Amino acid sequence: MKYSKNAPVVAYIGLGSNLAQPVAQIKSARAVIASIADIRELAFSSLYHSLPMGPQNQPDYVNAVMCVATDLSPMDLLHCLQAIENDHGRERKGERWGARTLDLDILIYGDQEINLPDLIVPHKGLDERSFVLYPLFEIAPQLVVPGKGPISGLLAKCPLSGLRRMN
Ligand code: A4P
Ligand code: MG
Repeated sequence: MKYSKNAPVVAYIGLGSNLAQPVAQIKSARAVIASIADIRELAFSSLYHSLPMGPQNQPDYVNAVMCVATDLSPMDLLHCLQAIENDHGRERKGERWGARTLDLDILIYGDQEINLPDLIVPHKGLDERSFVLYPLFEIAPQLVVPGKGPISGLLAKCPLSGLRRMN
């Protein structure tokens, strides 16, 4: 008997950086993610310049969203993204929402709602963050965010808060 592999899942990854040449960090992370055997890039948003959410004594951010098809489980994808953060010099100093060379968050994983101690999907706060919603809408205007509804409705309630498209 032939066993067919499950179809790949479409997932959205949020990328953010505000240290050590953020644009280069984001571009490098994109290339590394796309090079992983079990991940295929489907779309990548423009880069966005955003004001820091959280402590204000830190540089502005560059943010983007990537759409991928993946055969990795949600936890394997998380571990893979954390390894890429570490390779990009990410230091975890324990300060909530502090400056970072690279932050990779799983925003959406198929139609799943996940509530594990180490993984919450859709990403918490997704619907309040202009630097997530606007790039997401750019590449997936018809998206329905599991448990939260159509992205167009979420966007309508989310002010830009200084967000600017860079390219
Ligand atoms: N975790 C749970 N769910 C997820 C998920 N869906 N994706 C856990 C990724 N990680 C998830 O993350 C802390 C823990 O969250 C991880 O161990 C993982 O198991 P972290 O990256 O180590 O720490 P963090 O990012 O500082 O924490 P947090 O609360 O997740 O911060 P956020 O939400 O990532 O926000 N301002 C602008 N303008 N742009 C930004 O990108 N980013 C942040 C960080 C603050 N301000 C920002 C931006
Ligand atoms: Mg994070």
